[in-house]
Amino acid sequence: MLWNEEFETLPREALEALQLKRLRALVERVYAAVPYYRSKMDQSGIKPSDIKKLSDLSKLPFTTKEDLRINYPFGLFAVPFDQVVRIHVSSGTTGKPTVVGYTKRDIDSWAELMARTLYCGGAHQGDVVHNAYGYGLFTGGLGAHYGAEKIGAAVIPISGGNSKRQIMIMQDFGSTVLMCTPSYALNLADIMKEMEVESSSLKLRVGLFGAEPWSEKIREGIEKRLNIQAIDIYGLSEVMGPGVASECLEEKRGLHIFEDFFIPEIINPETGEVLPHGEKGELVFTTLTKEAFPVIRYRTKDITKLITEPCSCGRTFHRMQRITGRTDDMLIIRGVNVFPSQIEHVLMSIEGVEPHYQIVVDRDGALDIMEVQVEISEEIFSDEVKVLERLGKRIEREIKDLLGVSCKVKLVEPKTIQRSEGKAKRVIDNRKL
Ligand code: DLL
Repeated sequence: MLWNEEFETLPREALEALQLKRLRALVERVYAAVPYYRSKMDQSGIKPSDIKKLSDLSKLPFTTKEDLRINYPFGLFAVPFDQVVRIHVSSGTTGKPTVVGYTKRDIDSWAELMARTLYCGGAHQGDVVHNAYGYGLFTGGLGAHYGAEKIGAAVIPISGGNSKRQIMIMQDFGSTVLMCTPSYALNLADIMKEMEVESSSLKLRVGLFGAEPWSEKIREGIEKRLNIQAIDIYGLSEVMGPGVASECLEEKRGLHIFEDFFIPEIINPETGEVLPHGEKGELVFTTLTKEAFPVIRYRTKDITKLITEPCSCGRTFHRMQRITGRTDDMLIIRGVNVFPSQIEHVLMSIEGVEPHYQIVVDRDGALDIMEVQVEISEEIFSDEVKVLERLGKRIEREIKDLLGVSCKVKLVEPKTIQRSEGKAKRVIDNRKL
């Protein structure tokens, strides 16, 4: 089901014509309204009138988190402040947050995008949307909320936390759609087990999960334990919040990027060179319609590739593969590049290992030491020591085989790794670099 069939199925040619029209208007607008962008463009010797075709986008300078920091809090806003009706911040940053703003029209566009996202997951009027994304400065809660109202669903604005109550409410109110981070969905599944609530006693049908990286194996786990379909939704505050890209229920293979609102590019993170479709690199976005906080070529630091093959759902938007890591969460362990997602991949392919883990990195003299703490199931935990030792060694060996770097595996008791109510923290890096 498509929320906005006209735009979501635009033939590529018409879509690209629309993108170019919007891009040219954006560059004009930003050049006129934001001194910082203007001086960056002047420094690179480029004028708005130089943007004649879509590929001219690559002539424009990138925008980075550092640019946002320099302009803290409102320096990159492109409308007079009295046009701003909402402010959010980006999560995960230490020190001063990244601030983003929205006009009334931006809020409407965002609701449209989240309506499309909900439809991607098969949600509709009559559904009860259990929205456990955090409400507040984080974009997840309110972003999902407006979209759910727009499609005419009944929203339960429960936000994160207080998991037992969440389950009671899901049971009593008949929630059909769950929205939260994948790690919190797993957390809810654990609590359900503890409370002896069967998934069959809930009406949940689908979950829209995002805001943090997760894998196919985690998807399988969530789907099985909650007895639902789980789809991956992506976004970031600097570009909009959730509602930038979403998987469709038909294929669950790659996330459709809402390209009438955002132009994606994939670049080589080292050289900044634009890579051809299908190659893996850093995802970069230009917002086409945003008024209060437009961004030009914003470097997300997320790693993915674009999929251009048509999709059976009928949407003509290109897809991006699920995010496999970030340029900045790559750990360098004794010179070897390690992504937490690779470790997760090994762990999730082993029977008896729970989807709860943490990677702790330390330094002994000049040597990096990586410890992977892994929770194991009750059944395995109560096995003989020998069985546990064998399992630990097996995980160490498989990680070494895949990554070429040795680590120490520590098997821990069920429920000892801290559960998240929002984004999970997978890596603790104690090295003073
Ligand atoms: O996390 C927006 C969001 C809310 C997306 C709810 C989906 C659902 P930020 O707090 O600014 O915004 O964090 C953005 O989170 O650059 C990615 O690294 C990561 N991220 C978001 N969605 C996914 C996903 C929200 N589906 C940052 N898979 C992004 C992997 C994701 N990583």
